[in-house]
Amino acid sequence: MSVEVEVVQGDITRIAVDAIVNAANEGLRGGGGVDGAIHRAGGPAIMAECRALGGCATGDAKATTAGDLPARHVIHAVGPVWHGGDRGEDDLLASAYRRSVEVAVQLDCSSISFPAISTGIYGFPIERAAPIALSTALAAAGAAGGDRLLVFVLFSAGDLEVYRAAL
Ligand code: AR6
Repeated sequence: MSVEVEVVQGDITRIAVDAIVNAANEGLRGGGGVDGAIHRAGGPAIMAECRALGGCATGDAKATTAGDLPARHVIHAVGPVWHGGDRGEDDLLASAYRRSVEVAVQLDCSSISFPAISTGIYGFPIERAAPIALSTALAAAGAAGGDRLLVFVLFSAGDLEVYRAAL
C-alpha cells in the first residue's frame, strides 16, 4: 500500500485520472474559475447530476459523472470563502480535501487530481492553503489504505512553486 504525490502545472480538465476534484460553490450551480472550465469541458451531463444533489455544504464534497472529461467522476468540493483566517477557514479547507479523498475512495478511485481549492475567486492565500491541501489529502489517503496517486494541478508557474516549496 502506498500513496504517491505529484505536483504539476496545467489545466486540470486535461489530466486523465479516476476522479477530478472541482472547486465548487454550495449551490453546485457552476461558476467561473476551475468550476467553469470543468463544466465547459465535461458537458451538460455534469450539471444535470449536480441539480439533483441539492447543494453541498462548505467543507464537504459530492460526486457526479465526469461527462466528456478523461475521468470517471468529478468530485465537487466546496472550500471556504477567505474572511481573514479567523473564521475557521483552515479547518474548512482541510475538510474539503479530506471529504474529497473519502468520496473518491468510496468510488474505488486510485488516482485523484486536485485544484488549489479556495485560492482563486474565494481568496484563500495559496501559501497558507498549500500545506493544508498536501498534508490533509495525504493523511486521508493514507488512512484509507490501498495504492493511491494524488495529482495536485496548479494553473500558474507561481502556484506550482508554492506547492513545491510546501512539499
Ligand atoms: N485547471 C487547474 N486549475 C485551475 C483551472 C484549470 N482549468 N482554472 C482555474 N484554476 P477558483 P475557488 C485555478 O476561483 O477559489 C467558482 O465560480 C485557479 O488559478 O476556480 O475555490 C465556483 O463556482 C486557482 O488557483 O476556485 C465558486 O463559486 C484555483 O484553480 C468559486 O469560484 C481555484 O480557483 C470557488 O472559488
